[in-house]
Amino acid sequence: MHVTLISTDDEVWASGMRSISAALKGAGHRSTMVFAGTAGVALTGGGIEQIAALAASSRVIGVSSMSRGSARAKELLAALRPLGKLLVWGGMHPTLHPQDCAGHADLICRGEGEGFMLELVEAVERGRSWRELGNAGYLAEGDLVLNGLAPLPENLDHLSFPDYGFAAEWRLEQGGRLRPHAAMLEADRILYSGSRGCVNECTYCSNSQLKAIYRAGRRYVRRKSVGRVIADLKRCRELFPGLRRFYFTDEDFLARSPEELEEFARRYPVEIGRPFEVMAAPRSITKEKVALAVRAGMDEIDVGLESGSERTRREVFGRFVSDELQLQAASVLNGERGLRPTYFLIIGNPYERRQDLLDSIRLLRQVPPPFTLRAYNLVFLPGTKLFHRACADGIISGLAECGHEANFLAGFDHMGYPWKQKNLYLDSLTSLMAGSSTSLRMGALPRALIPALTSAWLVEQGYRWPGVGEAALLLARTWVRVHRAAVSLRNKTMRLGALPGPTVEEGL
Ligand code: B12
Ligand code: SF4
Repeated sequence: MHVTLISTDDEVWASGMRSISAALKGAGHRSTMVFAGTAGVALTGGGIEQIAALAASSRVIGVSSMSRGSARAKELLAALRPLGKLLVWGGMHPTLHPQDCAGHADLICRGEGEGFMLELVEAVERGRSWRELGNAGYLAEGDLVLNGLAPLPENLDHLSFPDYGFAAEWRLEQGGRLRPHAAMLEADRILYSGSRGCVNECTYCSNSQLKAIYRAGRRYVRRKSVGRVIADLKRCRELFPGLRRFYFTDEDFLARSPEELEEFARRYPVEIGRPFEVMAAPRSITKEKVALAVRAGMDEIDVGLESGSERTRREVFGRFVSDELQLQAASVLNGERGLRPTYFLIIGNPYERRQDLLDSIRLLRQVPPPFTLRAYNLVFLPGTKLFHRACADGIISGLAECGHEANFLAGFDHMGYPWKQKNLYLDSLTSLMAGSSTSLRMGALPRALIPALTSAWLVEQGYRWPGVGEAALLLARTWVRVHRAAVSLRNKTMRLGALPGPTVEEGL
């Protein structure tokens, strides 16, 4: 059977959708993938008609979306409805907020979708009902029916290699034209994940809720064997001729055991031999593990500090990591020559008090340079614990105000979100500190200026006169623009970052 799969990410990695496509192809079906963008590209100008033409011979159309991109998903589903195909919506948003999705498709899929999609296609082919399928959700006479979840695939080695079927994938471009997505072939920074799930349960992250709906406990975290990872990376090397580096998007790359990392450090340099970047949680950062990963080729590491206030981390984010542990992790990373750490911080958080932000700035000043800081807007991701808390506390009324369509690359965005304006001055200051940090400066700010900018008097003025915060923010935005222009110029000159996925610098 021919299935059309449509992603509403701005990004083209869509590893979940590619995995589903691979599973379908592995079972003898045909799949066409379309990357329809989130918001930047209009659907007008023939986009819908072209997608409809591609999907004409499909009996099933699957749409994949996070919460960001859910508006686009609804737009697409409504426009494709007249085709009379079976419309199914899967991905993080229908998983965590099925109430918002079920009415827009014939059915939704909660959770991991490879097995589900195979069963769905088989049911359609055989003319059987799909209503009993595990993971399925749908409206029956206006009531939401949510079937139980099928067990998670335990052994990720059994999953197919993601489908990079360049010949059958299309991207919607400005002006509403669908173009074959051959440009992907030029990608030089390849995203790859060898695991699913995370042991932690941060309140703002989807993982806490996913674990709850799967009631999966420890088995929620699954990893491919090192042998399988290496085999996949070899295939990437064959597929992407311009490959220069990997970005491992495992939620915590260093959560692997020292034995696994040892094997990886032994094999990767010989069999793959490309530098790579990972994400890791502070708790997993030990001297031994970092040294092994560096030996393998790790030269960048992204670490979520999220807040420099222990109170915020514990009481708001559910992250039980002490300041001491955060600094200890930073010191381990600083001790590795040639390793560039990037720290993430969440700002625009209405649960933070003035003192929390001052604590954050104090902690950041203790992190040994050089490093990069990225400060992201808090989003109350629908369905997460923090989303429910913010609704219960009356901070937001629900989906419409949670900020789920916000773009994490857009910098601190308080406009349109009254709940982000509480700490405008200190959040703006933190935005100014984002970017490269050296012993002399933090982002746009000379280190020597920070004590004055955080003095009790100036902070008081900043809180009393919102114009002070606005001015700081304007400065921060200008700084980001100038810096981005400089980075993009440098990238062009060095032919770096040709394709997709934000570079560290773009994430400022
Ligand atoms: C790598 C990553 C990125 C990368 C690459 C994104 C990509 N699409 O590959 C980058 C850095 C670009 C990125 C960006 C963003 N990300 Co991100 N990202 C991740 C991360 C760590 C891994 C994604 C992944 O590969 N998952 C593994 C695959 C197998 O899972 P999956 O995609 O969900 O797919 C499975 C199921 O959902 C289902 N499924 C998916 N589609 C479909 C379709 C059908 C028809 C069916 C039946 C089933 C189905 O089956 C799939 C296979 O089992 C996740 C964390 C996580 N746990 O997923 C966050 C995560 C997905 N990101 C998140 C967010 C918020 C973002 C941003 C929106 C941030 C922002 N505010 O801008 C941006 C959006 C970019 C955009 N819209 O263009 C959230 C999404 C939460 C939500 N409710 O939407 C997550 C869950 C992290 C979190 N905070 O909780 N991200
Ligand atoms: S450590 Fe990261 S991936 Fe894991 S639950 Fe927390 S935010 Fe999510």
